[in-house]
This record gives sequence, structure tokens and C-alpha cells, in this order.
Amino acid sequence: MAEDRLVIGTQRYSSWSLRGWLCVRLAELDVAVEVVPLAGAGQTKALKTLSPNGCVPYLEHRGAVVWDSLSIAEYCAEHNEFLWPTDRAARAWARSVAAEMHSGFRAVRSALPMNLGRNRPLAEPLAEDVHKDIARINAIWTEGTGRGGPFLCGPGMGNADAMFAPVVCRFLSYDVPGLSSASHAYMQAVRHHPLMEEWYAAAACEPADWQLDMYENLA
Ligand SMILES: N[C@@H](CCC(=O)N[C@@H](CS)C(=O)NCC(=O)O)C(=O)O
Repeated sequence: MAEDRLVIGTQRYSSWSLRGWLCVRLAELDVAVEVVPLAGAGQTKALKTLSPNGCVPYLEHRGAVVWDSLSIAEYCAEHNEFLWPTDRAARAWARSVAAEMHSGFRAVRSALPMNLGRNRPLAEPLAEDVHKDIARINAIWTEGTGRGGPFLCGPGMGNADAMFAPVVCRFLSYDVPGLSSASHAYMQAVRHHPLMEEWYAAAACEPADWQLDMYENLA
């Protein structure tokens, strides 16, 4: 029988961990949270024998073993049905944008790594493919919040928001251009959600020697 725990990586950097952690907390699963400092570039030795895919987030809950953030989101929705919209068409949209985030936006993910301690734009102009990703994300956020907000599918944070939360962190850190006023309002709603405040506060308390030059020294 598995111990009930959620294993995550360095909170300052681990965008996939943030997604899984938000889903677990929104579903109110009673698990211990264990933080493993990441080595960067997928080289964290401690993870290779820990989870089936050698990555975090990784969840053990009441005998179930769950890995990969999207799978964790689905598992959590079995415990809190409101993590996906109750309306069928809205649920289809939410699942689609969550999957699009999970499998795409590689340009944004690689050019703008999550670093909660960063608060300045990149020195170099953003590449064309990064602008393209930003435009698509802006369209998703504008459409989603356009149906009521402040979150993508209504008044409460759900799985789709969890998938985009690290993108909010990145866009705020790097002050990305080209976002609608609806997207700016969405970013503020996500950033100031109590769970996000908790995550940022925990990240700020992490040991300084967990910080990685590859992220801290990005020009
Ligand atoms: N598709 C996976 C990606 C998970 C992932 O890449 N996590 C990173 C941390 S953000 C990781 O564990 N990297 C392995 C390592 O650092 O060794 C998911 O959605 O959970």
C-alpha cells in the first residue's frame, strides 16, 4: 500500500509540480508534500528511481500511484467534480485547452523558464515562435474569462487554470508583451489566489543553494 504523498520539485522552478500541486490542493487530497531539489535539465538523480517516469509531480494516494500532471488533474477531478466544468461543452473546452497546454507551447516553455525569483524581461527580443505561443495563450485566456471569469471556466480555479498557472508566473516574471486586458485581469486572479500565494511564499523560503545558475543567470 502506497504512502499518501505528493512529490514535487523545487517550487521556484518546477512548473509541472505547480500544476499537480494545485490540482491536489483543490481536490483537498490529504497527502504529505515532499520537495526534491531539481538538478536542472532533467538530471535529478533522486527522481529516476522514485516515480515511473523519473519526473515530478508524482502522487501516491490510497493505493493509487499517479504520475504526469494531466493524469493527476484527472485523478483529482474524481475527488472534486468541480475541477472540470459541469456543462458538457464547457468541459470539452477546458479539457482541450488543458491538453493543448500539456502537449504544446514549447517555445514559451523553453524561452521563458519558470523562475519565481525573476522580475525582468529577457535582454533579447522574443523570437517569432514565442510570440506565436503568447498570442495563442492570450486568445485562450481571453475566450475563457469572457464567459464570466475571473478564472477560465467560471468563478473558481479548476484544472484548466492549474495547467496555465505556471504560464501566468512566467508572463509576470518576464513581463511579456501583447496581452489583452482580460488576460492581465486573469493573471492577477491566478497570482493572488490563496494557493498561489502559498506556493510563492514556500518558494521564497527554499534554501539558496537550491538555486541553479542556468535559470538565475538567464540574461
Ligand atoms: N509530462 C510531465 C512532465 C514532468 C516534468 O518534466 N517534470 C520535471 C520537473 S518540472 C522533472 O521531473 N524533470 C526531471 C528531472 O529534473 O530529473 C508532467 O506533465 O508531469
